[in-house]
Amino acid sequence: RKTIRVALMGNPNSGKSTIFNALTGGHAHVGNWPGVTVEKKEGKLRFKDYEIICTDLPGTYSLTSFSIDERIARDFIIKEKPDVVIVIADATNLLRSLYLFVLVRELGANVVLDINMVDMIEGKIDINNKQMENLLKVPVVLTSAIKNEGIEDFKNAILKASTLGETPLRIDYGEDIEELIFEVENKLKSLATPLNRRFTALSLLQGDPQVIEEIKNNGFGDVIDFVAYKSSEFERNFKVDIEEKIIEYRYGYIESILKQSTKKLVSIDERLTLS
Ligand code: GDP
Ligand code: K
Repeated sequence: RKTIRVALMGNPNSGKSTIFNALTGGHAHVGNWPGVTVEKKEGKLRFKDYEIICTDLPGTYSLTSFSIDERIARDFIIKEKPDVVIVIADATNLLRSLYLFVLVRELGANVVLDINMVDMIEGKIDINNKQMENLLKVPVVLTSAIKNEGIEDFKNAILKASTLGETPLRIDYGEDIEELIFEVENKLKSLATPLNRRFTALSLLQGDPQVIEEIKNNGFGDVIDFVAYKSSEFERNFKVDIEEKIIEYRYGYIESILKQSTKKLVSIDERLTLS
């Protein structure tokens, strides 16, 4: 029997716990992440010839090291290297949910994108998940965890994703930022980091404290100075924070994906948009 190790990620309230229970039948081993009081849940299921071990990661919106939850999630992906990372997106808020997806794909993980809560958008938004799969190059499943719908598709998608081995997502950040990324990557050529070099460069441009610390500890303090200098130059020239600009490009990418793979059927009511 082969083992597939999967990690569950998602924004808070995306339905991650409900999915976890639907997958594992609620049999979980509950403990803490090392050194912190954040709960760690692990469960198993058997599917076809496989044993799938699920680790529930803390609910997060991003993957920086600014919060303990995000650090746990990111470190797990980088260090434990699960075979598949499941990103659970909330169908009623795809734009925001897919931000996390983008980060996980930039990290380079094998991903299954689960769009959950599809019962909430029935008759309002049509999601063409096959088209989305073609664009994102990862399996995309639609679930309504609360109704236990789509869970079988989900399990099949995990098997499929475990064999994919996709390269990290590369968003085009425009000439100026790309040039900076290139320069930073070059300066870090001789450094072995657990993150891929492009993600490391992006993290530095975003001022990620953990990555800065690591780079400094490895004797690359000059790169930190270089990034600081270039970032302020960028801000002087373009009147915008480089970090904001990076985020903007990510949302631009997500919007283009959504434009090509979803259709609004009627205008969504206020309550849904604001939730
Ligand atoms: P978590 O914070 O991501 O673990 O989210 P939970 O699993 O606790 O779910 C948050 C809320 O959404 C709960 O009230 C769930 O019952 C509900 N929920 C989860 N999945 C679905 C779904 O597919 N459809 C609907 N309508 N509600 C859901
Ligand atoms: K919860």
